[in-house]
Amino acid sequence: MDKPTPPLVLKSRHSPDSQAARIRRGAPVHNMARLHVAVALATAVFVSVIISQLVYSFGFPQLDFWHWQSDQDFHHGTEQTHLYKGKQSGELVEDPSQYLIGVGKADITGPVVELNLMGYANTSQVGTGLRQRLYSRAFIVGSPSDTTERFVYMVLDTQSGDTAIRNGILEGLQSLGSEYSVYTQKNVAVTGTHSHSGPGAWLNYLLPQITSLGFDKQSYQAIVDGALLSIIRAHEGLTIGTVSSGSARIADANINRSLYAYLANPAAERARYTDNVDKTMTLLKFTRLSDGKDIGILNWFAVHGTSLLGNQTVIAADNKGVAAYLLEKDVAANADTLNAAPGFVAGFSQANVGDTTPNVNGAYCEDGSGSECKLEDSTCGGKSQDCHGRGPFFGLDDGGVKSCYEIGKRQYEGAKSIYGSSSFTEITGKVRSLHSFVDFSNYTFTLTNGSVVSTCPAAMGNSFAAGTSDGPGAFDFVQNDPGAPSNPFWNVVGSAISPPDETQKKCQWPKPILLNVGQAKVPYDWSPNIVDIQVLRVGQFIIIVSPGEATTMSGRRWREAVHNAATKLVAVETPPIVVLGGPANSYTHYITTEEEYFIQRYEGASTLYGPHTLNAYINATLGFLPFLADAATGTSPAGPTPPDNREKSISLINGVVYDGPGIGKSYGQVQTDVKATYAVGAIVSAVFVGANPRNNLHLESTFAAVEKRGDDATWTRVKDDTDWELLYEWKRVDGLLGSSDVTISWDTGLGASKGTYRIKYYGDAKAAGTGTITAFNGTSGVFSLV
Ligand SMILES: *[C@@H]1O[C@H](CO)[C@@H](O)[C@H](O)[C@H]1NC(C)=O
Ligand SMILES: *[C@@H]1O[C@H](CO)[C@@H](O)[C@H](O)[C@H]1NC(C)=O
Ligand SMILES: *[C@@H]1O[C@H](CO)[C@@H](O)[C@H](O)[C@H]1NC(C)=O
Ligand SMILES: *[C@@H]1O[C@H](CO)[C@@H](O)[C@H](O)[C@H]1NC(C)=O
Ligand SMILES: *[C@@H]1O[C@H](CO)[C@@H](O)[C@H](O)[C@H]1NC(C)=O
Ligand SMILES: *[C@@H]1O[C@H](CO)[C@@H](O)[C@H](O)[C@H]1NC(C)=O
Ligand SMILES: CC(=O)N[C@H]1CO[C@H](CO)[C@@H](O)[C@@H]1O
Repeated sequence: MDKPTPPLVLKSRHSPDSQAARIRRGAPVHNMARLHVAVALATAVFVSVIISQLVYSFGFPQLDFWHWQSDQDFHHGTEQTHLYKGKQSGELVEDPSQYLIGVGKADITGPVVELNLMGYANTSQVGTGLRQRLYSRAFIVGSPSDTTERFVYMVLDTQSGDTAIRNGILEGLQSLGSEYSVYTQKNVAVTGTHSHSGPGAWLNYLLPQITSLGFDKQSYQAIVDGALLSIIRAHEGLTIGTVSSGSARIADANINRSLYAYLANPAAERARYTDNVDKTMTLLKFTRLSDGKDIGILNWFAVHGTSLLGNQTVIAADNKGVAAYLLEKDVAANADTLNAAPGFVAGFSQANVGDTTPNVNGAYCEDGSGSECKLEDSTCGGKSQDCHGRGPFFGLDDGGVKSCYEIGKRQYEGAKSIYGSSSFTEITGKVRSLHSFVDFSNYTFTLTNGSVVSTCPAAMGNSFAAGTSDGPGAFDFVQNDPGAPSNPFWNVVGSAISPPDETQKKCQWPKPILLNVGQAKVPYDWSPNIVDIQVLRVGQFIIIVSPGEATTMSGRRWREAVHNAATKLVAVETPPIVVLGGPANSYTHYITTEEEYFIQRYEGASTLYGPHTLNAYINATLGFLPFLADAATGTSPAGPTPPDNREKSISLINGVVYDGPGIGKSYGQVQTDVKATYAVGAIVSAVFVGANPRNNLHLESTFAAVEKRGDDATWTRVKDDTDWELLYEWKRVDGLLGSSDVTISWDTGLGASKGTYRIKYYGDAKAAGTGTITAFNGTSGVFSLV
């Protein structure tokens, strides 16, 4: 078996000396001499910027920030201009509403073919192409005067954060030298958007590796390198600015997919909320002081990344990827009117996603009956396989593509409405962060009613195998199954790994244990027992960084508990604003309330540490929260170190053996050309002689492009891999010859303008024998869009 091909990232389009190229070469610490000079210069510039800003801010006019939250109608948009027009007089105090802010974005698109997609746990769902590149977006917030008080919140277009990925990022930061030593375990939050359509095989623990056939270094490295590059870009752009918060209701982008479990929560508690999922998007806006322009936004909204269905195989970042793409594109095109800086970054972070779905038209039986799935267990005729959630454009049989774009668009419109509004709350106060590892295999603590309870080693219940209406399990299981599994495959796997003893069964009760993953250590840990507890604070804005997918009500309880405790941390004039972001840092599956746990649907069955899982997270969080106080000294305890399985992990994933163009053909040659003319709205496509895209991931670059002819007959690129409407598909034609076809299709129905165009394909072929990889490109015929 071939070893997986190492990431071929040398062909970066960046100049050899750029930071990007250095990271891409995996050699961040080399080339140090030049780097040192650059760092020294950057530091000097940086210090002078801070000093000049401090000087500039003396005698800052006293704005009444304190009432901005309670008075949402206060139009401070115009007031805000005073921030940098202020008269210079007064005493020398650091303004508590000024921060060091920076945003950065980089490509993390791993292997787009011949690798399992991460999310639906379907071994047959293997990548066949790329619809939209995946990104890491990094947001740094820090104290202008105290470099140790800073955090970086990252939003990755991945299914979750993960211990392997986070370790890779932390090691990368360390290797960048002292300037980056401020970014540590404590203040780096790695969250995933929970897309189910990215490449897999990058996770630390065995369970999620099973369907992807193990761990793939190329897939892992693409994410780590891009994540690191996004932090570098955010760090290099650090500037003084303000942070403000707004929110809006987005009515039509999510519904509850586990209503029966939700209804188990006390009626009085449910009555406090208008909806059975959170419909509020909370947003932070980052505005630089130098010219008053916004450098980015970061928001939280709960909706699963399952708009793209489990039976489609093209890589994309699901609905949050679309939302970020649409907002960044809109802002770039209208930067002046929107008062945005070049390089504006829009982060759409996941929230208490557990029981939400983007399939807002409800879940129906596809067994010919057309009826709604059974409320209690989401089955149709006793089976979960036929129950499918429906997105707004269900029925097109397009793998959910159009629905995905629509749910992305609704989040984009929500974020845009907040961004364009004038009711923002100014964020003011200290920057703080905490991170601790806590062993949840037996975390013993006191509930608020005085009972002492414990968590248990991780375990999956039977309903885990049933999946959800977003992606039904391929096996004979149903949700809300109190009995024994009837599928022999799962019986075998379940007992082979380490049968639960009576203590574990009792601890996890009433969960019927299917996979006793927390006690499975062979050949290495199957699931995490050690969880990440992390909380970040900028002024009165507090971010709970959750390693699991908290359900709607779990998120509400956790946020409320933190909110109540945080009133002691922040100034009374600025009530805390609390959000929950995740799944982050590790992947600990689901977090349900105790009442929902007793229902044992998919989310309850996937709540790893028993009925008290949520309360344990809350207890641990509250225990460490005082470390976020203004006057806090010291840091929360590091806790036990989770196992690092990166070097131990099994990989059954083959690398690229070789490519061949096929007899009598050459790479990039057009096999099926475009037509001469298309009407706007048509899908234009061309087929090329291709090669395996795993030979070169084209990070920060593209596989596909559309070029437009100008009046002077020169060609300008107008679409590339970042664009939703441009689709790259790869297909192996002959395994022995190594030949493959690449089809590039452009959906001109999404805002294309008339003109003369051509399609470009950029590929790289691996020679048989030598293994040498050579770049090539192909060009379609010219066509007119009329
Ligand atoms: C698993 O993936 C395959 C290949 O894409 C698809 O045909 C099948 O329908 C998927 N199964 C489920 C349960 O979604
Ligand atoms: C993909 O899954 C959806 C949802 O179950 C289904 O309606 C559609 O027919 C499937 N498409 C294919 C090609 O199997
Ligand atoms: C869990 O910890 C508690 C308190 O430390 C202890 O009493 C109990 O025996 C432990 N349980 C197990 C299963 O180890
Ligand atoms: C968490 O549990 C500990 C240990 O039992 C207890 O002392 C503490 O009061 C609990 N914290 C909260 C906020 O309930
Ligand atoms: C406290 O709450 C737990 C969980 O809901 C329950 O099992 C226990 O009986 C309660 N204890 C008391 C003393 O009410
Ligand atoms: C495309 O291929 C042609 C012919 O091999 C080569 O001259 C050209 O430099 C290539 N263009 C790019 C952008 O790689
Ligand atoms: C899957 C499911 O039952 N979803 C429900 C969630 O809540 C909405 C609104 O109450 C219902 O319409 C859905 O049917």
